[in-house]
Amino acid sequence: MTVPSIARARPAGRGARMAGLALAAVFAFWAGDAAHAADAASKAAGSASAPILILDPWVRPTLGQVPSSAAYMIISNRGRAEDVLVSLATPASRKATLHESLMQGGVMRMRPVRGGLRIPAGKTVKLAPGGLHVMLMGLTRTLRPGETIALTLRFEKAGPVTVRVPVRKSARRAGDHGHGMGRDLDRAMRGSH
Ligand SMILES: [Cu+2]
Repeated sequence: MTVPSIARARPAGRGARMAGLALAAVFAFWAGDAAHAADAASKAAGSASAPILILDPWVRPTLGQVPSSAAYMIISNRGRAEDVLVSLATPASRKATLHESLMQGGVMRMRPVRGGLRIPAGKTVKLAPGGLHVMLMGLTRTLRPGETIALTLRFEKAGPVTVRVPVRKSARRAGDHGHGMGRDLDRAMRGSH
């Protein structure tokens, strides 16, 4: 009577371990510091067949008690059709929205971009300080230089694209900028195979 129950217990135990591993992977991914999960996702996102490519992403470190931050990047559409960035999400903040900064009466203000951000076919759109940026509101953790967060950009056609975004105080200097971009492009062109 006990033998069959032990026999049955084995696969169940294995199944439970597998479920545990799967759960851990999901949790690690949403926790945002799982370099592998985000890395795997960004590799898939940057594969040779993917029309949307995210280059040089970075996010500002938390400033004192300020509960918000901004992220920047270059979005490249190598496809033959226009795509639209419709929404953003990150485990690092409760809200992630697209903003644009503009001068109004000599004062720098920012406002949400409505209706999504169009990325025309074959074009590149730059999110940079003083212009378009991803506004992270309600930070769920402190962002320290050297860390990374996962950011998911959802496109109308390409769907969700998840990238690993390093926390840094400023963009790469113009000198290494082209360099880094070339390296990223190289990697993307080589694809995952
Ligand atoms: Cu903003």
